[in-house]
Amino acid sequence: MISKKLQDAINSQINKEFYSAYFYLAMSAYCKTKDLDGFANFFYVQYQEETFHAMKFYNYLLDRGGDVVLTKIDTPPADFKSPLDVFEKTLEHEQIVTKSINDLLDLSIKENDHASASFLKWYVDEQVEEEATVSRLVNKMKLVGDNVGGLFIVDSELKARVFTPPVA
Ligand code: OFO
Repeated sequence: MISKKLQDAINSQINKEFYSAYFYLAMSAYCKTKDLDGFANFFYVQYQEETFHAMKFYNYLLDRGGDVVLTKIDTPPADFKSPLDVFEKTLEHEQIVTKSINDLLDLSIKENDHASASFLKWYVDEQVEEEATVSRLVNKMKLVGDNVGGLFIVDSELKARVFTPPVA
């Protein structure tokens, strides 16, 4: 059975993952209002991924005999300055989430909870991938600058992204 301390920390992480989902859904809506359908698709897929992350924690907590406690989700920002701004804010956000996952892993090690430490490694790897993807997009958007043609090329690339539930 999972410790109360770790249970509370995972419940807090479930809230953070659902907030991330909300955050990216707001970005998807913003991009849609700018007729950037590829960007909107990218963030919609991101929303689906974050919901998956939250539910993976949810199921894990139940499997370990813990109690799931769902709490209020904060309102995400609704307006952004530019497509570059959404990616910069995404990167900042993911860096915060990475720290939160690392803190959870530290706690599971401190509590000698090997099952949780093993489970959390999936998220550690996932954060590396998320930060790398978004960093590349930030750089790409900086290269594009004010070039509208470049913006539409990136938009068209982002249209291809689809949500594939991880096997883990
Ligand atoms: Fe759940 O990884 Fe992003 O926030």
